[in-house]
Amino acid sequence: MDIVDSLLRGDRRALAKAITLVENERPEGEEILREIHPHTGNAYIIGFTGSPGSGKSSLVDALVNQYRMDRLKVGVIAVDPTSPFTGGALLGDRIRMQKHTLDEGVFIRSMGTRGNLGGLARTTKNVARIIDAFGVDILLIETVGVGQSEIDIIKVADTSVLVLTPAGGDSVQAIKAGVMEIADVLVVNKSDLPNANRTRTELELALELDTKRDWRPLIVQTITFSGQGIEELKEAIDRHRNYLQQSGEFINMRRQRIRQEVMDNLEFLVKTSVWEKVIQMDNFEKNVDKILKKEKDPISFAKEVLAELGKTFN
Ligand SMILES: Nc1nc2c(ncn2[C@@H]2O[C@H](COP(=O)(O)OP(=O)(O)O)[C@@H](O)[C@H]2O)c(=O)[nH]1
Ligand SMILES: [Mg+2]
Repeated sequence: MDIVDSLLRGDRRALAKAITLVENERPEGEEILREIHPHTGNAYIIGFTGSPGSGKSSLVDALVNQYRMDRLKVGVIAVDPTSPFTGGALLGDRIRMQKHTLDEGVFIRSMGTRGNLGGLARTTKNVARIIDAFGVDILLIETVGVGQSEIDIIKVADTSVLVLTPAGGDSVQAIKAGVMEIADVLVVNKSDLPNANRTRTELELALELDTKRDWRPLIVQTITFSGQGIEELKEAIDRHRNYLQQSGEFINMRRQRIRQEVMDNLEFLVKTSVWEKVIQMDNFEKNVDKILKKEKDPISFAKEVLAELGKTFN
C-alpha cells in the first residue's frame, strides 16, 4: 500500500492518515496494521497515568524536550476519555504542545472518547503500533485516570509512570486502588507544594510492604515549572528499561502481550461471526418468546445454539 510506504519513509501526512483509518476501524486500517507489523517493536513505550491535573501533560512536555536534546525521535499519544467535545485535546495541552509542532522529530496525536473504553484501549494499541513503525525512538502515552480501562491503555507501555501530587490524599488513593502494582516509576509532581516529602515517605512505606515484585518501583520528585527532577525521571525510566532488558523481562512481556493480543483478536472474531450467524437463525425470536413465557430457559437455549453452530462451523 502506498500509504504504508510513505509512512515508513517518514511522511507525517501519511502517518496521520493511517492513524485516522485505524481509529475509525476501517478495513484499510486492518490492511495497514498487517503491512507495518514487520516494522514495529523498535519504539520504547512509556505510559503516564494519574488523576486529572496531576501534571501528566506538563511532564510529558518536559520529557519531550529532554529526549530531543539527545536527538531522539519522539511520539506522543494523549488519550483523554473524559473529554468528548475536544476529542481529548484540552486547550492547555494544545498550547503546550504547539511549540513542538514545528519540530520534525516530534509527532503528537490526541485521541478522545469513541464508543467504549475497551475500544479505546484497542485503538490506542494500534495507533501506538503505527507511530512505532513510523520510526520514533520513544513513544509517550498519556491517559487520564487510574481505573481499569486506563490501566488497559497503559498496558501497552514498557515502563509505566504513575503521577501523584502532595495534595488531596492522592498517594493514599493510589495505594488503596492497587495502581502502584502496575507502576514502575512513581512521580510526586508539584513538589513545590507543602507535604511533598510526606507523600514520598508514605509511598516508600507502601512499597516496602509490597514484596511481590522483583522490580522495586522508583520514586522521583518533580517540579515542572523549574524542571527540577526531570532528568532524574528520565534516568529512572532508563533504569527500569535496563532492568527489563537484563532480567529477560522485556522479551517475556512482549511475548505475553502477543499471546493476549491473539486471544483478544480471536475473541472479537468469534463473537462477531457467532453473532452474525445467530441473527440469521429463523427460530431465534421464537425461542426468545419461549424463554419469556418460561417454556424454556436461556442456558439450555444457548447450548442448543452452540450445538447448531458447531454444525455450520465444521
Ligand atoms: N505547583 C505546580 N503546579 C504544576 C506543576 N506541574 C504542573 N502544574 C500545574 O498543574 C495543572 C495541571 O497540569 P497538567 O500537566 O495539564 O496535568 P494533567 O491533567 O495531569 O495532564 C496546570 O495548571 C499546571 O500548570 C508543578 O510542578 N507544580
Ligand atoms: Mg493532560
